[in-house]
Amino acid sequence: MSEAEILFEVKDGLGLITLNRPKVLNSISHGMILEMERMIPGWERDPAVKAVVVRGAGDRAFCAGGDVAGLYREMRDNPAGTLRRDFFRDEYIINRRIYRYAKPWISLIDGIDMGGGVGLSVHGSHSVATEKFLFAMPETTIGLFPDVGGGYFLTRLPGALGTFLALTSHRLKAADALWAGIVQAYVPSARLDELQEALAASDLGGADANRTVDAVIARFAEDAGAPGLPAQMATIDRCFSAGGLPEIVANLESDGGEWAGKQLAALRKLSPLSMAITLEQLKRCANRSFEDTMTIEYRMSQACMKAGHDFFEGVRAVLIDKDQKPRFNPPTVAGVTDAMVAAHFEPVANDLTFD
Ligand code: QUE
Repeated sequence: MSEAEILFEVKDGLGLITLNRPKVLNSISHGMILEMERMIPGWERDPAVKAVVVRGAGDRAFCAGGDVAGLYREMRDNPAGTLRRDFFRDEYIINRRIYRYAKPWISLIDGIDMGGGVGLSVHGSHSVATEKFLFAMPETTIGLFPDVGGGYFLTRLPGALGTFLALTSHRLKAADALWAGIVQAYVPSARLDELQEALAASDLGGADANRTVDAVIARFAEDAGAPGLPAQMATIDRCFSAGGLPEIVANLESDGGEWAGKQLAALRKLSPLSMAITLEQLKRCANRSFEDTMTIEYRMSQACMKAGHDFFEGVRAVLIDKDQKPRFNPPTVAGVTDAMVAAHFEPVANDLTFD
């Protein structure tokens, strides 16, 4: 029998979740999502579980994202398949459970945390990053959009930072993620086991559980070094606060600096349609509830799963053929029409709603 893709254990008051697909950077399969749905609600009620701790197996990743290669294969081999319908729905239901979880949800992030991995960590009460931490919402690279509640947390970051991260797929290390509030502490990788033991040994019963977790983590927290973002925020705000993608590109061009030039080069490799729908997503999700955000994102996900969408071409180029040369359609920002964008926000037959 093959090893379980996700491990669950209750030990010393902690519910431990290990994402266990290290060969694919612990990317989340539909099976893992369904297993979480089977376990997490029970743990919320179980007095033996005082807090949940999530980690990734292996030494490279917490979680690289959703298993988009699996989605690609299904769409290629079985056009009538249901994975594309159920995967996003069940994933977003878990994201919302984590956001509303009644107990501390603590992610110990010792490596790559991108896309769907961020959806398992950022909505919890505590995220801890190590020297190996690497964050991104990289979906515009593969013709998707920053989902799993990206519309919620990205719109709550300082200034235009969320828009910048969402459009460019830009990566952050621990010091910048800490500055942005994406994680709450920096702890060296070598001390994570000890931190977990200290959490298990602490009194997490009662209403102050989150404060207790804060205090335990603080005992292990170290200086992550100086963040680079503060020096870039003026430019980020000036260039990425514009209402439209052509304006953002024009702002970067007229900036003329080295940093702006790098961002322009990055944007040119990404899906123009993805960037346009992402900008609209952030506009529509700003100041909305978590649940409203997930309803919007579910509609978007289903539009991205239609045949011929940039999603297939992006996954093909990045994860299947690995030529890194996607031929997106339309190929330029100027080619994206309002109607193309609007089609991603129409209600779907099985809209995702919460009661
Ligand atoms: C954008 C993404 C993902 C990505 C690359 C992107 C993503 C994802 C993976 C990934 C990486 C390694 C694996 C794997 C998947 O890459 O969501 O199975 O082994 O899961 O540019 O959104």
